[in-house]
Amino acid sequence: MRRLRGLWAKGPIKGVALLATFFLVVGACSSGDDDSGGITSSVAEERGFTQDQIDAALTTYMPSGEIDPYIMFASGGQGGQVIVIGVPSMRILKVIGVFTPEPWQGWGYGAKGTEEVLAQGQVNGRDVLWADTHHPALSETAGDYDGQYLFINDKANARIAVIDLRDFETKQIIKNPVAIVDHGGTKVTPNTEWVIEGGQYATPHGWEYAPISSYESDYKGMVTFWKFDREAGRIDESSSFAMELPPYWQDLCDAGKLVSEGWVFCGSFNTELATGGIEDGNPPFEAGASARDNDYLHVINLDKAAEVASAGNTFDVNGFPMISLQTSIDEGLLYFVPEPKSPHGSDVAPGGDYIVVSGKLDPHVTIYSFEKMMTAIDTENWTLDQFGVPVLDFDSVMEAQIEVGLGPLHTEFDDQGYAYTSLFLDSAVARWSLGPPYNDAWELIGTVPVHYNIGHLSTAEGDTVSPDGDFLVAMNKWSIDRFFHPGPLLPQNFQLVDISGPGDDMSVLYDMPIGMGEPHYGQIIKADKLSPWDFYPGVGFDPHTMSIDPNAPVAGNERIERNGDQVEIWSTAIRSHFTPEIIEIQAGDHVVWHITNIEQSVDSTHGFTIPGYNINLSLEPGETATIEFEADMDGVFPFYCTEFCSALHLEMMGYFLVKP
Ligand code: K7E
Ligand code: CUA
Repeated sequence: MRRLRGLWAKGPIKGVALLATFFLVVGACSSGDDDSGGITSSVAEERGFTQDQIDAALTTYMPSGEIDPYIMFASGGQGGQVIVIGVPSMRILKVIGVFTPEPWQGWGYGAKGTEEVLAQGQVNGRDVLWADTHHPALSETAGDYDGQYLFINDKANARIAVIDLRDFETKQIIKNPVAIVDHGGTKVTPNTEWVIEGGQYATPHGWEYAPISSYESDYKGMVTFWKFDREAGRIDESSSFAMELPPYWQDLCDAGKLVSEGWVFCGSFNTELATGGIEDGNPPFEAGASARDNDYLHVINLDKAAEVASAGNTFDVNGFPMISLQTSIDEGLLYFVPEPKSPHGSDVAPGGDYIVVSGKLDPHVTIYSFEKMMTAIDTENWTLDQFGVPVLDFDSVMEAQIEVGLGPLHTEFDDQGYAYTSLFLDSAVARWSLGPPYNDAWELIGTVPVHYNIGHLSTAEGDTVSPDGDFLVAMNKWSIDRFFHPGPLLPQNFQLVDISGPGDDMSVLYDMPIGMGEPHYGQIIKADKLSPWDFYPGVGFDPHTMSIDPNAPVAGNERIERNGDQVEIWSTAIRSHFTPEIIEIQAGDHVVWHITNIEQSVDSTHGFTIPGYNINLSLEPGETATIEFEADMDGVFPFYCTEFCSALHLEMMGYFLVKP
């Protein structure tokens, strides 16, 4: 049961003050040992609710008009998008188009800026208009979320996207030049100097052909460090670099912080170098790649690697600088630490002093001490792996192992010195206490069942230097019997868990079916750390350049100019009309059409579609966009506004006439 330890008393959040009072009153009645003293409600009585159910409902309830204190950014999985969710109400606020065209936002339906960003994600010139988005990462300042940017990776095609949280739009997509698949991304360093993209399935550099029989010599692992230019709001490819790694399958990475700032920790599996081929009598991948008792946590000296890269001690893959494995060994950039049985997850504790990994086939979490790692490195307490990389002595760097349950995966933290680890096989979340300086002892505190097969979990600000606790979201892969079955493909199930109480007091508050993609991971930020624009700052604002376009149409300069068969149009949109309204051109003309929403008030968005031409724009207040196309289809095309913006919205239209 919720102890009202802090959230609602934690201070003013826009729009929540009233609610806090409301909860304190209810809480006073419903907390404590006497469960009979709850609020009375004929609805609860009629539906037979227990006191815990009433408490759960009241904790997640946001009265109409109240704003959630937390915002979660969850990956949209195969949808290639990002889902924005209010916590604790679990209301979906937006699905941000990232790698995939998104019609409501006019993302990839004619607006040149959006198509240019999507085109950055091409692979060898081929459009790839979906993604397997896994890990969103909020930008950080001094190890805390700062609410400015969001990054997310596409595992399927090794791409990274940058989203600006002023307008919640994707500004950049980068195709990794050295790998075709990634996984260990994105995570950021404590001041967002670097965005980490770890590899996964080894391939030759630049995914060029080499036979599987030459796996050991020709296939390579990698991690890429993307330099983020906060001023520009873009990754600076020219200052970025990759590191060549053995063909182990690198997995999740996390950045060091505070005492371990400047270091990066990536898990791996398939140190067996299994190459599958069950059809030829070999062990299948799932057996071959989990035969050994240990794989290797990769411990990377990022600060030093950046120096080596900027000194030019690299080789080129598709024009991108890569530090060779031998250079990493010679320069002391890379160390391994044995990690037990099919590891997954690599999570740095809030103080940066401990690194937690889980073994999918080991019921323990293993906690390493960063300080002990540094001692092992200084004293060369290592053996060498088959590629000559130092493997630090396990016993000398391991701080603790805690048996938490079956199938442990990912870990996040709270402000009570607890860690939370997802248990895939047990379908549960384990709460365990960190040892000193966080708590007295390394020990399991309790578990809470979730439904079912949890992958990631996310606690409020739970991977920063100052986690909030309060709430945890379990990202469950299966829902089985939790919801109506909309056909054989079932929703996944986010479950909100109350972690504000002490000891093993944790409870599931709410089930949220996710009807899109497989949202692997999400991060939860305090809502008051975000300061998105209510509308674009100035009429004629181009979200692609994040500046006012001097060529944007504004009120009074609407016009049509013809130069041979080139037709350029400057249009404006305002409730409830477009100017100009009648546009007549010749079939075969090349059309460049600029449109500005000249409004500057909240929520006065206009859409713009030309039927048959696959064009749809969303013009938020102030925004300008340009479409460019061949008018190769003659006829009469009523263009109109696709947002119900006003009483005379249906009249907000015009005729685009293309003369044969
Ligand atoms: Cu983060 Cu799903 Cu990509 Cu674990 S992975 S679940
Ligand atoms: Cu503008 Cu409808």
